[in-house]
Amino acid sequence: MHHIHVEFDDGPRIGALRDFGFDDGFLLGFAAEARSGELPGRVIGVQRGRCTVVVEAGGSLREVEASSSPTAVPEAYGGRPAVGDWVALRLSDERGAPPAEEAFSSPESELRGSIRAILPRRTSFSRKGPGDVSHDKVEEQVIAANVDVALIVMAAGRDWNPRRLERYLALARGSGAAPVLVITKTDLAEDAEALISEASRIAVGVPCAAVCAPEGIGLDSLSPWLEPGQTAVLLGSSGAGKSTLLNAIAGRQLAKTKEVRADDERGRHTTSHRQLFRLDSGALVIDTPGMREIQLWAEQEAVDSVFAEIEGLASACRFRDCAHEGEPGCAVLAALETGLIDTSRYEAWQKLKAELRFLKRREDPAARRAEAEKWKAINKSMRGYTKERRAAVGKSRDA
Ligand SMILES: Nc1nc2c(ncn2[C@@H]2O[C@H](COP(=O)(O)OP(=O)(O)OP(=O)(O)O)[C@@H](O)[C@H]2O)c(=O)[nH]1
Ligand SMILES: [Mg+2]
Ligand SMILES: [Zn+2]
Repeated sequence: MHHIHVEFDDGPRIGALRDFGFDDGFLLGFAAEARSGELPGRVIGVQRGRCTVVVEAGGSLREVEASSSPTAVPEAYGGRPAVGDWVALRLSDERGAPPAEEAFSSPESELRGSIRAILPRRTSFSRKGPGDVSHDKVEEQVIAANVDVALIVMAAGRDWNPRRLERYLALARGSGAAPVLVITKTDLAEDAEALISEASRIAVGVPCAAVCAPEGIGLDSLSPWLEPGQTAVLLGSSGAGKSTLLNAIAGRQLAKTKEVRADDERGRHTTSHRQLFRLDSGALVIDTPGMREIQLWAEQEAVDSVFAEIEGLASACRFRDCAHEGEPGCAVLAALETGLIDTSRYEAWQKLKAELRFLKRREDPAARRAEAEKWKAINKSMRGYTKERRAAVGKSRDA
């Protein structure tokens, strides 16, 4: 009996995984993290600590229920696998033994898995975990990993909240994913145009789509961010219409949605866990349960970038370390007085920065640095890898 293992000489068995977004960068991450006998796979669901992982086995894609060994996830990764993670997986049969080769090709055979390593994350969308504030250490909670696009979903009507939008934008900016604002339920807006222009003042430079998903209105405007192999995550409060949007884009009922607009059912989530769906178009979309509180987990630059019009003025302040709270020669306060910048924006900026300072005092900087180093190394070897491959292609062409 021989076990399956990835052979880089003959080309690894990952062809079909490309449908889930696997690429050369993750392949290198896999080569660095995995041991013999392990397979690459993507976490498509997380529920109560159990993961559903999609792997290529026997030439086709299989979904495997997997547990995660405690040593597999470094603390810098939030302690547990997240939806969207690429992992190194060890498969076993019902008895916990390594499966025979036949088991891979038989769709009936029950395969289980154990996650042995998380591959370096290209992006990760995180918030501060809902831990106790009195605790010394704050915790990162990773909502989704390896996402290309963060679809920030906010409904017209009661859900509309510029301050919450700024918060989401700061998180998105820190994640590495490109933010896109999706205004849903445009049928509830008294003046949809006014909402869009308000959004454009808050989310400067961020693409904005306005949709009424049940009517199929505006869905086409999202297609640039739903290319095959791209991963998008739906973020927003409960009831904002994320799952409704997902179903509308998919053209079929993939996710459960709230049956009626039940305003008296506040706080009840319809979507119960995070899940990655592959649409027929080839796009990958992660649906998440609405978040009641979304606490910051970001760098100073991420927050500043959301308030670019204020941050731009700050360089004109007399003191380089101006806190913009009453110092002489403060360009920000001067602009506030003349009405050049918005008071509510200024206050939101100060508030988020204060929140960030609180966070930074408790965060473990070493963990963050270690994560950044990993990708630096991958990008470096990527350059070599691509060069080598180009050379190889060139050679075979010459021959
Ligand atoms: N009027 C109107 N209602 C909508 C629209 N889109 C969604 N809804 C309704 O809004 C309610 C909530 O929609 P969901 O898609 O379940 O919301 P969600 O964001 O997935 O909520 P959670 O899963 O709890 O996070 C449902 O009753 C939908 O029918 C819309 O464009 N207009
Ligand atoms: Mg939902
Ligand atoms: Zn100032």
